[in-house]
Amino acid sequence: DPRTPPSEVDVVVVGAGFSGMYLLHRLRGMNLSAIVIEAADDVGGTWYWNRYPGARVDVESLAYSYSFSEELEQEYEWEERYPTQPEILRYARHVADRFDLRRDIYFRTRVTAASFDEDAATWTVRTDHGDAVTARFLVMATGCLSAAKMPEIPGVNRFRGATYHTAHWPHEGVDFTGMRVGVIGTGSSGVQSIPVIAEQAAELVVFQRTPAYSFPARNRRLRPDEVAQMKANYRAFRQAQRESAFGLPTPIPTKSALEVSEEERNATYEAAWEAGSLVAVLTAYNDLLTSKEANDTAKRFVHNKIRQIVKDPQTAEDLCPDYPVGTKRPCLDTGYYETYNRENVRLVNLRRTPIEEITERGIRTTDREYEFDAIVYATGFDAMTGALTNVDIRGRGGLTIKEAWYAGPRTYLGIASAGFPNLFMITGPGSPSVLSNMIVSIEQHVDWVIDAIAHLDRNGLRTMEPTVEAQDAWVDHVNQVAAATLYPQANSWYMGANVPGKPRVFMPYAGGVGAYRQKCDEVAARGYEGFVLSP
Ligand code: NA7
Repeated sequence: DPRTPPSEVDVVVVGAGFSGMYLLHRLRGMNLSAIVIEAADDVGGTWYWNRYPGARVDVESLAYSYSFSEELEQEYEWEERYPTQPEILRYARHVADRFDLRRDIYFRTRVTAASFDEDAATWTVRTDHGDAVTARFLVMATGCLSAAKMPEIPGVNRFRGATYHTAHWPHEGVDFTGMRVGVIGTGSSGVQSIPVIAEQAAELVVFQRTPAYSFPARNRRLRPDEVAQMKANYRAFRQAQRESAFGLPTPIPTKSALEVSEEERNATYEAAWEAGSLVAVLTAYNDLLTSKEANDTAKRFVHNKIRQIVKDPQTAEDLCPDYPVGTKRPCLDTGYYETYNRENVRLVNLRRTPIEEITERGIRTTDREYEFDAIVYATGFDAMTGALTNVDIRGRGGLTIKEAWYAGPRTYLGIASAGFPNLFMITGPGSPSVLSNMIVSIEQHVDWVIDAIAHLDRNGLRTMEPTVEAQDAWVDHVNQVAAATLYPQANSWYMGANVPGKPRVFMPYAGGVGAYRQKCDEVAARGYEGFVLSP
């Protein structure tokens, strides 16, 4: 049975993923009483839940790892360049053990509500076991891609075969051998799982609404020499990560894609394609995310790659995205496009033949019914806001966060929201978050929040919350930065476009990790400019 949390602590953290674990570690260092409440039965967050076949991180392990402990950094041994979900979960568990985190984590407990008591200046956090915990601070470390989404397709519950969502995969795994399988969705989860499922299944039909841009991962085992070199230079590398655009130290492009010859450009893109990286193509030139004409050159390059790999011409055309490269989250794959050359795999383009309903036997599109033994929903998440609005969070005057954000999320720096004192979000909407190496962004947010709490305590202050003016200005700035890019041109989950009825607002901050960090540091250095601090 889940343990009962204490009724009063200084800080409640929600979520025991990479954010919550690091928060707990830092809070202990401050001598504050802190607990973490976690719905799962173990640490890991994203890497606890997303156990679908082929699940991997698409940032390199040596970069997608904590930097706060040099011992951890030096002693931990990663096996692969792009580790599998089990390898990352192993790392999370290792961190939990090494820093003895589990004793303050309340597993198998879901936070359902949190309300701010204006007189006492405390949060009361309620759980699905009926417990209530009062705390001075509430930190939502609930992740950006954690509220899994089933599609609004009629009949989803009618199917008699097995139904899976990639983000709620059975721990014992699934053996698709001999089965007829349908996969809906071609984001990262689809792109990673489809090649693996195709190897097992008798027959696989992929239902694609929007094609992804996917680059080959070129995954491999890490070589001892490259690991040793990284470990010898880790401090400089970490510093470069923090100052970079995406939390990944990449060379800063100085040229426009339009100022070089087609020959030179294609050679550059070819090298980027070979590099096996999420950002290599996008950072080949300095205007790929701002100029449609420049982006078209990269788009043509990837389309040609797809046409070269995929033998059936119609399938190849269906796999070619029409939106600018990088404006939806690109994918890294191992044999994705090649999978469509298999005899047992076919692609259904839902732009031509949309799904009408799920039936007892399978999936019915406008032109026919497909029969399956299993349907896999790789349909993604209510991204960035879902995990926050799913909790009944009530700030001043009982206003819920859902109400406050009815026209789209409103935050200051993606860390806090007006009307919700002493509530912090880790990698919230309005911060670089999903446009970055998450671990770099997580550490930056946690460090900032820890400093803010320490500042309050040092100065005998009880609460902090952003002013509406500072928040409005930040939301405007986030929008302006996005408007100067091509990002809003795609119907992406960055825009809330995958959730019917969700306001179309570009949610992450596109100004880059380095510039954003500088802004956050300035705010702190100016005595938390834009926040009201009250005794
Ligand atoms: P994503 O990237 O949101 O992908 C979800 C996919 O499911 C995407 O192709 C969607 O098409 C498709 N989808 C969603 N709803 C439907 C319906 N109703 N009908 C047909 N197709 C649908 O989620 P992932 O889990 O793959 O990846 C999430 C992130 O994890 C990823 O970006 C990385 O950051 C790691 P759409 O594009 O909405 O047309």
